[in-house]
Amino acid sequence: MASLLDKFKRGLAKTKSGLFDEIVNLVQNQYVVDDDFLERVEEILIASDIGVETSLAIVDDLKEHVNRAGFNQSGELIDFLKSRLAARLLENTGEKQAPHDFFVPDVKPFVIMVVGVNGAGKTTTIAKLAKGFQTHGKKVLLAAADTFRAAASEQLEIWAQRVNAAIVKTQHGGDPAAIAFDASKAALARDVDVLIVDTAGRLHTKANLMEELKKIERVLGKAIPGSPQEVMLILDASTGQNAIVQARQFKAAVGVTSVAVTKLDGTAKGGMVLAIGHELNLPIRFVGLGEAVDDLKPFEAQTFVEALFE
Ligand SMILES: Nc1nc2c(ncn2[C@@H]2O[C@H](COP(=O)(O)OP(=O)(O)OP(=O)(O)O)[C@@H](O)[C@H]2O)c(=O)[nH]1
Ligand SMILES: [Mg+2]
Repeated sequence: MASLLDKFKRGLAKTKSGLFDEIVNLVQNQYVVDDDFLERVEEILIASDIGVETSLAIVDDLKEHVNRAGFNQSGELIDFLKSRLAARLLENTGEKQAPHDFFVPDVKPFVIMVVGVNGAGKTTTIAKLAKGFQTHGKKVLLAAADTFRAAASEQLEIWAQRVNAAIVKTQHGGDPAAIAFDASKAALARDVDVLIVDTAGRLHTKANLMEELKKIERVLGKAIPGSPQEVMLILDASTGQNAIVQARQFKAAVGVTSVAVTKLDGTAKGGMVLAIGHELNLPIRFVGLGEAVDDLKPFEAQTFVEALFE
């Protein structure tokens, strides 16, 4: 079986060629670390969806290290950069799980409300999560609380059948909060370990969507006190810095507790993962490295950075 590092490497190939290879090239072509060199590194980082704020902070780290350690050979820079990026990611994403572990909840029923803009990968990620939890011996129930888009429940239902998970749904146009409530009651009655609630990504206005999500969150808490234990925000890596803007809006509306970053495999914008850590300070639980049900991997800061440079 391919290691997590191999999978990260394959998934991050485009990000790597877009950004980190440029840094490696720069290092190979310019041997001496001077102001010009650091400026060029800063430009490369900023152009790579890491975000201005995060890039500046990283270059400040570099400058400080150059002054303190007095090193002037660019070759030394890569190792320092790697270790700083990994340390920053670890610090900011508050990685909770032990390396290589699929996150397994300890409360029962554990309710995960999944939010994000349309097309971000919510429904697909829910199917992948369901499969992962089942593999760890957990009984999973899905709630189709996206009643806005006509085909949304059917889509979740197809996935539910594929991964063999139970689902609570209603017809198109039903009240999403009512489904969330019914699903919570069903989770208690059926001795379910993990309830995963799918939500809409698109409503007439963003304000409507946020109000609907708040209502679902409230209703879940009434049906099962303390729930949702997790509000997982799904961010599409290929939207780069826009994902950070969206994340702020979701964070302001509902109590987002974690992030899953999807579609890292198809984009050169994987640097945005560093901005999530630096600018949002939310744990990244999972990354999506492909469309198949087994392509959701636990996020590991060290492995992520490793894969970008190897
Ligand atoms: N390559 C790749 N594709 C992904 C990944 N995750 C999701 N997708 C694809 O992204 C598309 C949208 O995924 P959905 O799960 O339907 O997104 P959604 O957020 O539920 O969308 P709405 O229901 O419209 O709000 C699908 O074609 C998925 O196969 C990933 O990690 N990698
Ligand atoms: Mg969906």
